[in-house]
Amino acid sequence: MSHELKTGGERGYLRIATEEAFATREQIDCYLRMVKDGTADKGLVSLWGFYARSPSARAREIMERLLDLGEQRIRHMDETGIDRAILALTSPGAQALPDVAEARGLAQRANDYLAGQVASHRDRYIGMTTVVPQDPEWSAREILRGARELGFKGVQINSHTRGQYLDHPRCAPIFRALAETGQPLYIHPATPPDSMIGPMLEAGLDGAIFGFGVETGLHLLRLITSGIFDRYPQLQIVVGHMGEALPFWVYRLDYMHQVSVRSQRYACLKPLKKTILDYLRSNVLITTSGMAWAPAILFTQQVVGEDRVMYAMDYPYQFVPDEVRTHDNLDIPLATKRKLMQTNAERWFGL
Ligand code: 1DF
Ligand code: MN
Repeated sequence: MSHELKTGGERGYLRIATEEAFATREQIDCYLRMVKDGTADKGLVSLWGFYARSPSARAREIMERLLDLGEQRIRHMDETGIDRAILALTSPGAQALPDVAEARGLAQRANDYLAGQVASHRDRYIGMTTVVPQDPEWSAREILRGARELGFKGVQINSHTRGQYLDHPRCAPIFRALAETGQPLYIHPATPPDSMIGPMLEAGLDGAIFGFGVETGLHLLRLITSGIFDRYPQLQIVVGHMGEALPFWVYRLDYMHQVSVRSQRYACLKPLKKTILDYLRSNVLITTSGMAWAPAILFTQQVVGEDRVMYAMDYPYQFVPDEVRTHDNLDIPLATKRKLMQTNAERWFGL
């Protein structure tokens, strides 16, 4: 694989990367302080204790790239043929912070900073709002500010918030704000909460290798089985990493969900209006972040439909030029490839 990677659509489509991360210095300093003073959960210690302190080449390179929304990032996009990047504050954003006032300040300043960078790179950057699910009312207002004043096109939440999931009734204001703005919610991975991470951490599998996907797949599944899409039928939830494995599981999920509901095994599992597969095909959008692998991409397009799968690079965590070529070289019609690389993102993020 060696074709040149250029921006500008010479292959018949632009490339829009949909899960691209940045950090603020304030965010990293806050994580370091929490790791030191013992207020960080185990996942934060594992993830940011590594990236923010390790002298390894990977950690240093990633820190430098996360903190840059200027020349280097644009150069890397140019070099790998990425026309536009949909940017979000890296995981876990402000969600790790026990001090809610501090979390609101960190999130608001990150949103303002991102808005400034998007304004100076209008043709290349698209922003997503970061929120503080610890404070759902404030988050709802920030979603409106992001959409109406800052020009952002979606909202990213980094899975659980100190062990709490978005199916909790207190999160309703967040979903009402999403409905009011018509924006998609990207549920991005985080390390699992302390109640889940133990055996993963013990084996070195708590991060992006496996723990992220288990945690985030669970989060989406909880939302589905709690009836979120019956309450908000227009809601679109985006997940990366080829749907965090739910497309592969879905036949079994539906079978076991139906027998559990019918036998009234759990009070919390209630009948839904549709099957889980139907929700994947009407309310879930999937990106290819970290999964530049033809069998998985083709399978997922077959399960959820080619209108619901979108390209993502996951810069800077997985900055591999050959993975762009893998997408370019997929054995699918050009019209389908245009959807994957460009027009699905334009449609669902309202670009
Ligand atoms: C990693 C991967 C870290 C992803 C991320 O955010 C992240 C990693 C802290 O490799 O440690 O977003 N990812 O989405 O695959
Ligand atoms: Mn990511």
